[in-house]
Amino acid sequence: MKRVSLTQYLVEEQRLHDNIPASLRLLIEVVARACKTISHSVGKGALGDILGSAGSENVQGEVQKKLDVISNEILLEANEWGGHLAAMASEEMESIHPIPNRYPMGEYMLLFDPLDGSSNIDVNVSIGTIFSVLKAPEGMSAPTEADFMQPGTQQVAAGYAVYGPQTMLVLTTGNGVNCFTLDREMGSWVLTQKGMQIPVETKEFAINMSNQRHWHPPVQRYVNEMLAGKTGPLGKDYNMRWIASMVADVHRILNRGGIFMYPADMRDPSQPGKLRLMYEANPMAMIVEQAGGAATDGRQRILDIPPTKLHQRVPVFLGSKSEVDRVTGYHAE
Ligand code: AHM
Ligand code: MG
Repeated sequence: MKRVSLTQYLVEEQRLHDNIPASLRLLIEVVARACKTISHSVGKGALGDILGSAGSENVQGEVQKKLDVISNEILLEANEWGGHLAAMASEEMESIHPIPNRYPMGEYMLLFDPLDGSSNIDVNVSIGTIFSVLKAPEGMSAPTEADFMQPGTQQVAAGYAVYGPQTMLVLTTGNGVNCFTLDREMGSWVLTQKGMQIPVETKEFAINMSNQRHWHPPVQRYVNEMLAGKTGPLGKDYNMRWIASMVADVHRILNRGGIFMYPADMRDPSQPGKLRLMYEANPMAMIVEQAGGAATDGRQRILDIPPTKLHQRVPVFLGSKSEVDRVTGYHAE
């Protein structure tokens, strides 16, 4: 079988569709290289002094793991010097990170969750990196947080790496979704799945059931209907999976369908859900839509939400279209 590398894919995609200019290609390759480095650290585990807590908290008040901090550093360092970026933003940093003056300023802005699924690091369960690419507004001189406040529809690329039994990179530049597997011996990304498509129908759902007592009525109704199985209103038996790494849950859904939910609940109205719009929900929503699925916050398309702040949280319902449409419909009733 002829192997297509990430670089070859990006070059040919540009030739065919004119949607990956050289600076965007550099950006994607640099992010992919950083993910390779993170994957290497992840693989070392206890042998690499990467497990456990870093002894600090991030802006969301979550305890940072060593690997959260290490992955953030890897992505920042890798992306600073190339001249392709104007600024970066991360789950692990309170404010945006403009490119230092000693480097040229580029036309893109990169957002990332450097290490998603932090609770799984120390127990050797799949984790990942999620990223989103926006264009800097025309004429921007000194980037501010306001420049990042663009809806997800404005993303020019989005992707994630999943560090599991295999390390994979799933990427969209707005023309379908492709998956690359890391060849660990060669150190290269090889195209292994083209044009990924999420099955429209599903019998599998993912939600943290331990929060059930806090959910709002539409989510209660929907999950109860699924649990009722074949003799219930939905007329089929469902299966449940919850990995507690969004990357791993989304990766399963991309491959065999399903619905992923992290709803808002009745606990704290100032925290609508757990997941962050700009570097978790938006990139995953773009990937899922590009693969024929749907992604909403229960009421509207995630990609249409006008962001108001960098670390904004949103409810997330994404995956197989028919199921996302159903639970979104329940919210409207
Ligand atoms: P993180 O970015 O701090 O790792 O948090 C996000 C993760 C998601 O990957 C996952 O879907 C969710 O949190 C799991 O939450 P819970 O611990 O409630 O199961
Ligand atoms: Mg995360």
